[in-house]
Amino acid sequence: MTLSPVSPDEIRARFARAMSGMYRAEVPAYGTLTELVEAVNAETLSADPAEKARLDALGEYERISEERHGAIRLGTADELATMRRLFAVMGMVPVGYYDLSVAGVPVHSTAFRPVDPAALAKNPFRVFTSLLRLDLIADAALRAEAEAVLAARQIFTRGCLALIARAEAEGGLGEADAAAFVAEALETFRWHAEANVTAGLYRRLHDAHRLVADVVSFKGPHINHLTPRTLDIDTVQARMPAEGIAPKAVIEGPPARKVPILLRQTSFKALEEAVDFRSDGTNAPGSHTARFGEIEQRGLALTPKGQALYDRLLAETRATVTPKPDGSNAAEYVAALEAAFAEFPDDAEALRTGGYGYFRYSPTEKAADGADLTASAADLVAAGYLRADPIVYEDFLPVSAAGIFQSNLGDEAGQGFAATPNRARFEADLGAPVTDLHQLYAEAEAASLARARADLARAAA
Ligand code: OOG
Ligand code: NI
Repeated sequence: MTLSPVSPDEIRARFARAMSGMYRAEVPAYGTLTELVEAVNAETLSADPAEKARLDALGEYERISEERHGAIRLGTADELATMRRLFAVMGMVPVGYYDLSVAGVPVHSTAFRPVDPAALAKNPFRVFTSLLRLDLIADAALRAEAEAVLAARQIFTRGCLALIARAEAEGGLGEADAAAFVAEALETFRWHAEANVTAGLYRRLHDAHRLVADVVSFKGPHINHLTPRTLDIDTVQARMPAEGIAPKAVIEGPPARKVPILLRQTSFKALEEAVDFRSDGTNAPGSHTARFGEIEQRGLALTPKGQALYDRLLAETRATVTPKPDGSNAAEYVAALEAAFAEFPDDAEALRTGGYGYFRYSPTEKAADGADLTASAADLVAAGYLRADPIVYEDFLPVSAAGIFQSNLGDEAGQGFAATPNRARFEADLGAPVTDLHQLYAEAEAASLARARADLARAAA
């Protein structure tokens, strides 16, 4: 055992900060966006002191200003398996399986994130991680070329691999090693202007699918966005143009509501970046668009019942109006979405008693000696002994993710693939099963209730 190892939570917090600093330097619009988000969050909370007090009391306030998610796209099973070990050093595990083939994007994905409520409160940094599915590319010769290029690259530094092995062998990293690990791991996520392929091969990969070119052509899986969390996405979206940032026309996810549910997200277009392709005798300068900006607002995590209702209402909306990539029918889409979601209860009490969402229970100030401790959670809340707060959704939404991918790949990228989810293959490549997200929320709710009941019993004794 390493002498006084730095906790995985602390390494994750340092890594997230280092990543944010790097991305700010690489993509200036990200810095502008985070400042706008911070300003709107501060205004939102000063206009609603009760909400600020509630977030403070739950320990949720502090995490929000530093809260980010990022995304990367990997090329091989080996890269995915090693990435799992890298994230494990920071207390992040794969949660959920997302099949994007349905949406014309040849990847499947998971999210690496902390799962323990205390770890989430410390720093909830998450990375949406996709694995390219070359099996969905029809051209066998091109597929073989792409495989050869991917097989020859090493996306992790030697120092990073050594520190992952040490963390595994010794059960953690000491101070100096933790600092070195953050610096070495960051290298994998950096933008490399120097490509691994010639402009000619890049073009052919790009013609097969822009995403294939993005994954195969470079030395590493550059972080393609880093997303701050806002408490009011509509306001940030409305103010983005004044900051020189043009967001996509439609916010992905549920409509605006009194009680936010799941996740609402919007993004803005990728930068065009200069690329040095490998020489093919022409040395023509090239460019690539990979990196973009995104913001998100998170709300109540839904139970399978709530999620099924969400999925149905979204599908109904999209069967009536499909949002066009150019944004020309945005108003019509939002109207259809709002009309469909009128059916979704929009009151915390109805969401809880109807079993649509997950809640965290805690004792109130009310003296517990009169409480019937055998009563249900709902009755204890109704009688004023317990309070219930929404559990925040920590994960992603496949339809939204597909919309984010597409808006940044370009409008022509909507390609048809058969829906071919292959979770077993993904888990085999990952080298571990992905954690079921509903199980995590159900456990968090049950644990909070058990603790709250024990607290009441102690107070009543
Ligand atoms: C990931 C897109 C998905 C989200 O927030 O849903 C995503 C990507 O473009 O690589 O980040
Ligand atoms: Ni994202």
